Amino acid sequence: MSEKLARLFTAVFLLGGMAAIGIAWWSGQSNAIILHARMPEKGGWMPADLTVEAGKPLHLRLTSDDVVHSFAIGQSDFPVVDVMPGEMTEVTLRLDKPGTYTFYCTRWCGPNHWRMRGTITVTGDGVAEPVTQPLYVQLGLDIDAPHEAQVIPPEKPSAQIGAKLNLDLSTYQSTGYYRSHNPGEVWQDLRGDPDFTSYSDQQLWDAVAFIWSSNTTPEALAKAEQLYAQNCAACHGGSGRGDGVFSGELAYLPEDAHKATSGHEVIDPTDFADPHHMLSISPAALQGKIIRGGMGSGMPMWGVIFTEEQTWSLVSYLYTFQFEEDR
Ligand code: HEC
Ligand SMILES: [Cu+2]
Repeated sequence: MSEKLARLFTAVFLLGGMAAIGIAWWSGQSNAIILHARMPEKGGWMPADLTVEAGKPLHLRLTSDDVVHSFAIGQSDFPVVDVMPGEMTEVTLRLDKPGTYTFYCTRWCGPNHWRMRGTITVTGDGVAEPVTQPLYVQLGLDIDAPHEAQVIPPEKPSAQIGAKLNLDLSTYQSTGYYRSHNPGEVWQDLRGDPDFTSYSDQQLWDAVAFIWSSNTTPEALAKAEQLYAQNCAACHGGSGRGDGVFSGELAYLPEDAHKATSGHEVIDPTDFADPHHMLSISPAALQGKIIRGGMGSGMPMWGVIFTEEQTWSLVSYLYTFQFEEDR
């Protein structure tokens, strides 16, 4: 066989190989979905609804049309990726469980930032998880009812001092009792308990703080502190006082404009440092608000973003604005 022929074969092989690589590259690109991020006022995510089969890879090419955003998926371990203007960031994800996932931006791009959400519908016939109703629904609580604490502690209750009292609080510490009672009710119950008549009002408040701290862990609180800083502080403020950077800017969107003209007021973010408010609301009610949101008040709904464990940790964290470790 001549040398010429051998060269020709090599060339054909090379070309064929390159073409194969090219086709593979091209098809990889073509089934990638380009996902544009824009501030919610400018349209949010485009497209906002994605569908994929369970277990199949979903290729996304992420880019921003304005400022820096990010891409995160609620209730999943998928790491947050930045979405930069003028750049394409490629991600491939695989969701194994059928259902609806919410993807969202974690960068505070403006007062409406939290509206930057979209859904990924994962199709397939896996075993559907039984739907349990949130505790506030099971208890039949009206989480929008106004409430105001009747009794306020003389000083900020301290969990550490409460622990040192060595009271037998086992019935009060059970998860079921704790979650369905507000701190004021628990204090009233302790005050009425014949075992504790010799203790002062302040000491029983310290016992309440201890009951609250024994229903969480330092690790859970540390995680919640991060979640709070990332997702809540912009409105509720780092110190919980309702004075976050966007608190003054909350406004009705055009579709809710009728509310603004019909005398509805935009409500300020709740002040978690106010004992009148926080000592009269139960963990179940707080969790309900976090899950369901304010239905138009400016308080976003987080049920699709956080796991149940995360919502309970956030609840415990919100009470830390009321209680002190030591005094
Ligand atoms: C965009 C602004 C905004 C963000 C972000 C926000 N909130 Fe709120 N939140 C509000 C407003 C406004 C209210 C008061 C109106 C209402 O209760 O619906 C409120 C009320 C609440 C309440 C109700 C308290 C009560 O006693 O009824 C809870 C609990 C709460 N927020 C928790 C959170 C948590 C936890 C986060 C973060 C995961 C968060 N919020 C993020 C604006 C916000
Ligand atoms: Cu954003």
